[in-house]
Amino acid sequence: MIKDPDTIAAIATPVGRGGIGIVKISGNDAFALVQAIFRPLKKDRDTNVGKSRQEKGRRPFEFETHRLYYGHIIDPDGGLPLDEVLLSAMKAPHTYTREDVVEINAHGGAVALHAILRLVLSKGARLAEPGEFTRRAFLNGRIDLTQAEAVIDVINARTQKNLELAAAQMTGKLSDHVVQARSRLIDILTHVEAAIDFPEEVEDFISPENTVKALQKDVLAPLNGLIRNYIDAHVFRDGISVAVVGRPNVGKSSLLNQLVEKDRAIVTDMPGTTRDIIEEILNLQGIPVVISDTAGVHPTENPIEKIGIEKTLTHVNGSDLVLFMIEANCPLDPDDHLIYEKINSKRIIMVLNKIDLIQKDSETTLPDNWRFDDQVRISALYDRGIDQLKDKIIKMAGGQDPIDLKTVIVPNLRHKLLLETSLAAAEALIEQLQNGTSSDLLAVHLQEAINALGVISGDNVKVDVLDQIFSRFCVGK
Ligand SMILES: Nc1nc2c(ncn2[C@@H]2O[C@H](COP(=O)(O)OP(=O)(O)OP(=O)(O)O)[C@@H](O)[C@H]2O)c(=O)[nH]1
Ligand SMILES: [Mg+2]
Repeated sequence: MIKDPDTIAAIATPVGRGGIGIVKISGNDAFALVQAIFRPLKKDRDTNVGKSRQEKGRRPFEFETHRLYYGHIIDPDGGLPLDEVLLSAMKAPHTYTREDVVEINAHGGAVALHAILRLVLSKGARLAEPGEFTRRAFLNGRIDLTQAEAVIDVINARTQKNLELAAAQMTGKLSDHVVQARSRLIDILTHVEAAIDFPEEVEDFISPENTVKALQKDVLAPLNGLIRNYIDAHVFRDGISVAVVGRPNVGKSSLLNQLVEKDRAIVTDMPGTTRDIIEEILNLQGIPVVISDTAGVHPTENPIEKIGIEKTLTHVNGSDLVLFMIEANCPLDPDDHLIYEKINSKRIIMVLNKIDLIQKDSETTLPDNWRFDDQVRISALYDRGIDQLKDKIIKMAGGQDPIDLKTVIVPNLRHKLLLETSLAAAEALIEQLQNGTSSDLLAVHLQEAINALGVISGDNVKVDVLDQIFSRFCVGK
């Protein structure tokens, strides 16, 4: 891949007010362009290393690598100090991007940081794309692609378990396993290719039985193990989305508030209170659960409500799990049936709310022909049955078994699909070895298995895949 010659810059800290804000610069011109706008302490100017007194007068201030400098950012036009800063200058290759990097630790106000960034850009840097610093770290070989992906997972971590998974991946453990399996396949390919090129010399190039055994032990077993881990634990990485749906006034917003333990959504006794989708994130035993309260679904001519209901139904379609809420204290309404028809292809937990209002023997019964995955009786108002509901959500998410995420490597979906491609090729190879297929055909499947594993850590990965991965980053990382 061709290296980008541009020097890039961005604000690396969140926009807003903060004690410190950082402008980060990476590339060949990083030092030169900062020299034009930074005035260090006089002491540093005077002791500028290795320069004669006359040279110091003429030449720009030179940074020592991996040192912190105190000074001011000066607007060269007016000569006025813009901010008092601490600046770290780091020479390639011992940097995040393996390029020259300068980080300006300024005060964290949005205006000050933008003024410094504008100055840096005016001196020739280009504004960094989202994730471009990390993309350079990958392209320059400092980290592999799984580690780059782990960086964004660390930044986006929503629960402690989320973070543990990402941190484990950042150390490169996943790649270690993949590289081992891939090296084994390359060994076998070398033998197979020798047998193709020199059939006389390498008659019995490798015993098919031993190759099958090696493949099963060193390739199939570890790849299957990683895929298994994905199935068992990816929910701790990816989380699930849960939508609360039901007709107006059944208590959906009350449930959201109870789950997040605050008055997040407006609750009134007037049907049609919620018009928009309200999302919150819950941490259910380490699983990030995005829960959404929705507009009550019913036939209406009110144009605002109509939009809310359309949004609800589209949103429900994209959710992993639906909490279909009805009132336990009164018979089903035709609108409940209408909603059921619209959502019955989803995974459903039936939530029978308002159990505190049930009169003797008057509890709603659910129709025999309704299909759902589980049910729970609650009172959103009086906090009854909420823990049971949480347990059921965790169970449906597949996260009920305690998994020690510190020791388990959990691939993401991209990795899992590539592991499956490699596994299928390795299995086809075993079948061919057992049927005595010719070496040329064996080589095709071997190459396929090797390539798929390579793409996991970033070998021969296509630009559009990189674009997709790094677009999840924020600017400045
Ligand atoms: N007694 C009792 N009242 C409840 C319960 N849950 C909700 N309510 C009441 O039911 C009314 C409607 O509650 P909401 O949470 O606003 O209902 P909703 O489903 O969000 O309604 P829309 O936003 O209009 O679709 C309010 O007066 C709540 O206090 C419950 O468990 N028991
Ligand atoms: Mg509501």
